[in-house]
Amino acid sequence: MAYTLFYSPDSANIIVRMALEEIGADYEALVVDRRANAQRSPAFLKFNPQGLLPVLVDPAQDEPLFETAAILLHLADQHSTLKPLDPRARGRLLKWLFFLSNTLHADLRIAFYTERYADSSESIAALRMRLRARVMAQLALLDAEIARHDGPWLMGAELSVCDVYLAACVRWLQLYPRGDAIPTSAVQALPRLSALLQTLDARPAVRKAFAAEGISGSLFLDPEYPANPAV
Ligand SMILES: N[C@@H](CCC(=O)N[C@@H](CS)C(=O)NCC(=O)O)C(=O)O
Repeated sequence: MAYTLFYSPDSANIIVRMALEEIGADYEALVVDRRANAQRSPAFLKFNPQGLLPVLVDPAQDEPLFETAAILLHLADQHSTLKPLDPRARGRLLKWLFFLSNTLHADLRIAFYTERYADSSESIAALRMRLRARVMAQLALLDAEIARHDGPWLMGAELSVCDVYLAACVRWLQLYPRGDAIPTSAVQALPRLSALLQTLDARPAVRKAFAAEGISGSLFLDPEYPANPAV
């Protein structure tokens, strides 16, 4: 039975869509119009009471799934792919997946929605500056980890759910917050991370996932704003 993915172009659902396309899973995608705040509508809140995308409905599960990392782990386990084959690398997969979710993605959310966390323009600017330094340190850590296992992926030789998560975060941090995003040159200064992003960009399944959300061109380095930006 097919999965259902709730999405808005270039929102966190793109991470799940890349995984679904890489897996070759059968799914339908239902758009949630964030410009009309449809993610806060009573109909959508039944799927995720937080009012956040993505949501994946797996008809074999008793409830809809939310939280990007949980969805990714579920898919990797169900399909026995997008994770290292060696069971001894399970812990490594988990620690980096959780790092991406509750450190990098969580900091980016604060950077993108700073006005929810601070009031004055001074405190917003100060918070963004701190976050920028934190995010750059996190990217340096990820670059070193790719090198430690000699790449090309975060887990080493095997593409995993971590790579699609990481790539989407790096895409967004060059776009948002608008006018105050991290420059592409700062990402390009990290050679292993840049190489990973370029390799992922060339994968047909990844390009197909973005094309389905109306996005083409360079996906992860010096990306362009989507035609219907939602963030
Ligand atoms: N912790 C959540 C975060 C998801 C998230 O930040 N979703 C954003 C889109 S990229 C969203 O739905 N934002 C709408 C809002 O905050 O109102 C996850 O990992 O799935």
